[in-house]
Amino acid sequence: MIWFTEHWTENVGFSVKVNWAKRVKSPYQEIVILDTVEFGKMLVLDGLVQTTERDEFIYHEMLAHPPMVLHKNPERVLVIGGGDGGTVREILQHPSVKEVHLCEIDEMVIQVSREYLPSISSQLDNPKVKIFIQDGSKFLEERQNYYDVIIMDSSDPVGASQVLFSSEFYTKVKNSLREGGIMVAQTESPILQEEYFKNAYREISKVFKNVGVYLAYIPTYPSGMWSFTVASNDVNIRDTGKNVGRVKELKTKYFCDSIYNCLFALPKFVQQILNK
Ligand code: SPD
Repeated sequence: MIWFTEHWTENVGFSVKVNWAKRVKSPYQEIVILDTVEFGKMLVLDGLVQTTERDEFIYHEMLAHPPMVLHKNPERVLVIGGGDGGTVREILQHPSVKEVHLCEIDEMVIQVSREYLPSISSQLDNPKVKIFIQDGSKFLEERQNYYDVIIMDSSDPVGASQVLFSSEFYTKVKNSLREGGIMVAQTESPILQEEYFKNAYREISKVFKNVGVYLAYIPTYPSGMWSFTVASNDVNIRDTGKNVGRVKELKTKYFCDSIYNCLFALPKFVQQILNK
């Protein structure tokens, strides 16, 4: 039996017992699938846990459903990153959706997820889904004023992903949204990655008028406390009373109407980080 440790900081690690590991190298990163004893199969990119069979529902539901429900009628949706397919699977639960574009730079993440994570990648062949193997930034430049919802399902802001956390990038996201459009991004841990979290909020706030942060509890992500930042220029995202009936139609295990009703309730220390 072997152990895998993700180094959450220089001083903190998260370890899981592993039955076996499969490792491949893509042109972009090292992709590892671990068969863990406690969390089922785990996808790890360059040493950082992306998703596990056991707790992926929390991240994917909380990333996809709040912006989808806040939008009055989401038809065209874009996911940037998210090659494992979990976010796409959740988006397709919304009956108004006509097309989902998945823009993933690393084709091998999709291949590995199809092979080892079938419950997560299950909807990638849905006829509403079109996959683009491309850099997200260039992709957005080619599609102005098109999407209702854009979801940033990126890996952590290190290396190539760093650009996805800048106001230049969020400006491209804004330009690709049509009227009434909403974007959401995963924005790291307020506890262990306070600087990244604060910075992402600041950069998004430079570009969008209405910005809100919400949290979810994801055991395999650094500290367990994870943040998402949702934004729009012309939708009052704070009005979670609207469309709440649609939440009940979803098949979910974490997201529910009581979470949606108080989506932006934040612990005091998180509010203080954002107001600094
Ligand atoms: N440190 C974990 C951050 C992972 C964010 N992206 C996960 C992709 C899962 N679809």
